[in-house]
Amino acid sequence: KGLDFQNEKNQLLWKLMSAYLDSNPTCIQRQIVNHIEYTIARSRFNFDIFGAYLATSYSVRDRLIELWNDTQQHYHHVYAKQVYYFSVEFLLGRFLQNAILNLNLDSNYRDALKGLGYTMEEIYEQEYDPALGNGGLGRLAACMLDSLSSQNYPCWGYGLRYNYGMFKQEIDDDGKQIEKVDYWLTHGAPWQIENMLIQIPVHFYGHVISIENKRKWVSELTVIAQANDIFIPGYGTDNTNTLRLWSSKPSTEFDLGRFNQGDYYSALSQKQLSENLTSVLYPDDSTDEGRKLRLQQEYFLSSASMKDIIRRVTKSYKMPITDVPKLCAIQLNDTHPAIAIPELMRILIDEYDVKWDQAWDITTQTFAYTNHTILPEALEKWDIEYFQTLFPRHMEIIFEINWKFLEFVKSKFPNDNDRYSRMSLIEEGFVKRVRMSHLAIVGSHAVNGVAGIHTKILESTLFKDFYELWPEKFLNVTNGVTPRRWLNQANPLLAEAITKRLGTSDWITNLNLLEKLRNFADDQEFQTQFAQIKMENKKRLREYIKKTMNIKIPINALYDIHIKRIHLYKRQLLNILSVIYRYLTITKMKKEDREKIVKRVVIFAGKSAPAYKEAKAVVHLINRVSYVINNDPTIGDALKVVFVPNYGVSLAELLIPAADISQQVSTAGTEASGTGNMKFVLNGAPILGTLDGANIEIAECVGKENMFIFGMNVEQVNKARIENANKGTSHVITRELKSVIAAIKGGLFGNYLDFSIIIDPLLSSDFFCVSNDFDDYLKTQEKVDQTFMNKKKWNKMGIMNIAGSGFFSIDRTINEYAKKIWSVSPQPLPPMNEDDI
Ligand code: IMP
Ligand code: B1N
Repeated sequence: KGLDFQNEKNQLLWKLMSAYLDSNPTCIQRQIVNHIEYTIARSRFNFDIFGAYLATSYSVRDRLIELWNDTQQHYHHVYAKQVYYFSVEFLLGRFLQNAILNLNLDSNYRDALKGLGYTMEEIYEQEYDPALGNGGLGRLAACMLDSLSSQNYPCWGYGLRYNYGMFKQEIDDDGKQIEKVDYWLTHGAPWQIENMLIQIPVHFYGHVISIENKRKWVSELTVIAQANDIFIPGYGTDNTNTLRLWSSKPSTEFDLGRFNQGDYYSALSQKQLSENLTSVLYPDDSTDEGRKLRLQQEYFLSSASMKDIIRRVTKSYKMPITDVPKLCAIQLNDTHPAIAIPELMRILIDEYDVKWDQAWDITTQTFAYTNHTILPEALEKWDIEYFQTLFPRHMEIIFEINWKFLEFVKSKFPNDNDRYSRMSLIEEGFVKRVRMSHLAIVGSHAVNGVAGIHTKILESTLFKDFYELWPEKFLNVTNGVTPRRWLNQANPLLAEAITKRLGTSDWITNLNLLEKLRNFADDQEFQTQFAQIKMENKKRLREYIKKTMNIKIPINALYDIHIKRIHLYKRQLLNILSVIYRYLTITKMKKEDREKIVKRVVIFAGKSAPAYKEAKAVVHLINRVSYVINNDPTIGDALKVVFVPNYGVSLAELLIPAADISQQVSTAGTEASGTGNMKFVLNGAPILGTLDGANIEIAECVGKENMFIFGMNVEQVNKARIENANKGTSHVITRELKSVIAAIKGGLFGNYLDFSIIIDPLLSSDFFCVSNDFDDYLKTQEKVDQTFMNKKKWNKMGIMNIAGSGFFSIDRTINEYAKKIWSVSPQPLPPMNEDDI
């Protein structure tokens, strides 16, 4: 596409390529076998299944490269404005199946592989799921890339290629979490292309000098950022964008002073350190551990990406640097890459001689910032002293930004010293610190939260001062998920049934079409089909649990699934306490009554940050409870508890389609949005949850009557917290909760001291209000059981959830960003003109 076909050489090239990339199964087989022999150097007569997977991946990658080249040429040709999504995490999940489905080559590859003796499913299973993210924030970035490509938006994702992804979680015999390192690259990385043309020097340390009235940073350490490109196909389109992940490499440059004054070995060890810069992903979700290497990673990402973008604008597009805002929209995925703001200022002023005011205009027009959390422990702040040592010139620039900013605040709000110190980019105190969120707000033209309630909290509390100054800067863009992976790929049976009912598969790119399913919510045949599909998905999960954990769970039970990072605010504790209550109740029942109740399988999965003691105690408690209940012969199938280890994207794809309900029970006002909640709704599982995050909008879309909502709202939580802190919780703790705590204290699940760190606070200040919400939670659980017995009503609820999920498509999210923040439009590859050939 886009080639000049008058040219004979181009005609020849086109013929060769189209012969090579023909998608009939025989051609695909030839490509696969070629890769087996010539790319991975195995024998075509004797190759194993992993070899078949690698070769299959390479053959798909060939197609992506072809499409990618066309796409990039087209973007350059039309001088497209591009979106740049800066994120320290991209949690892609497995790649192969997604790519094949997006390219609409499923049946071609299925036939080709069948001929070679393999099924698609076993080939897909060979792929290792790289975990280059913690959770929601990283997975959101991956969903966004899928949507940007699928909707033909020109874009680049910029991130880090960690050698060690998120740790692998194992559970020891006692039920405790153990972390194992995840050196994922040993499993092969057929999707990445190390682009040797793109190697960018990134500098650290040193000092600033003045020459001819200009400031110049003389750095002391240089590290090379090596581009590793992953091509992101869109669904049903040829447009293919790039995720560029930087890995660090030692530079051969002679760094001045400091480290290597003639000492070869210390110079070498400094070089080795720089190689380690992108070694490990920090496994702390929603907490800022303030580790020193983290700030270096953040700068490494920001600087390399900024320089790559400026190279593209000035060298590839050959446009003046002042055109950056016309050609680039940079989105900061939380504050982690916010240091890109002073980095762009430094490049403009120090390297391109742009005057401060113009540089500042360019910068603020280019950047936008998304906040993902209001948890104080997650708001990044860096000690000035450390910042200054690493980035002396950036520190100067930040002071200058701050000075001008505070002058502006003073002009708007005279005589308000408290306000100035609240808003300053620098937190005063025993140690002075840079407030990264303030830097991100001041340096951006748009600031958004990720769900309605979250944005309201930003405007009314966390960023209130900034909202009063610049109300027009703030907006909400509610998160979404990609229906390609989270329905079409993860739940093929349901996807097929929906396509049949609607008479079209257009819902995959236009999720609002699911609304039409409301017409079939009472349809007996569709209900039966929905129930059968759920049953099949539950069988798939049951087999996995039997095979990997040797736990037998009943099939005709209610599958109640609670999967996400383990965090006190997410309240897995509330769930497990109610499970204990259910257990205690069942043990007291007569045998014949026991047989009448709704069987329940409660499934948990999620990782705790390695240093987060409370979360680790929660994992421990869940596992202890699971051992006791699952091994109590009097309980039988009435209740089973399963903690599935090593939660990640692939496991989510297995678990979500099998859920009857999902738990989204965070304390109101704590979960910014949540995106797992949306995936369950899309797959027809009602939410048991609080009025928090995107649950609120889900209730508006699917109807409260199709959810199980309980607990306090934000105002009530704010009041209860103060009361709990002042008076303790004895006045709210019910008889039921007392009995549960007594059982734990009595040692039913092992040594109480293992759990006191999470149980004792319930009896005092109970910050996350578990005791306040416990009673309503139990009552709502009972309503869940009652409703489940009415199959018609239950199936209808499930279908109504699917029908109401259209709003939560990431495509809607992306279109809002594109319109309201980025001002970019789709640039589909022009159709091929067959006459030209
Ligand atoms: P970049 O935008 O310079 O980073 O280039 C990304 C990709 O776009 C390159 O690998 C090329 O495939 C393509 N590309 C770069 N420059 C041009 C151009 O001037 N015309 C057409 N395609 C280009
Ligand atoms: O971002 C998701 C939201 O759906 C979740 O509600 C929110 O908790 C999550 C520091 C974070 N917020 N903050 C983080 C991750 C890693 C890290 O090092 C903070 N993750 C979220 C998508 O909007």
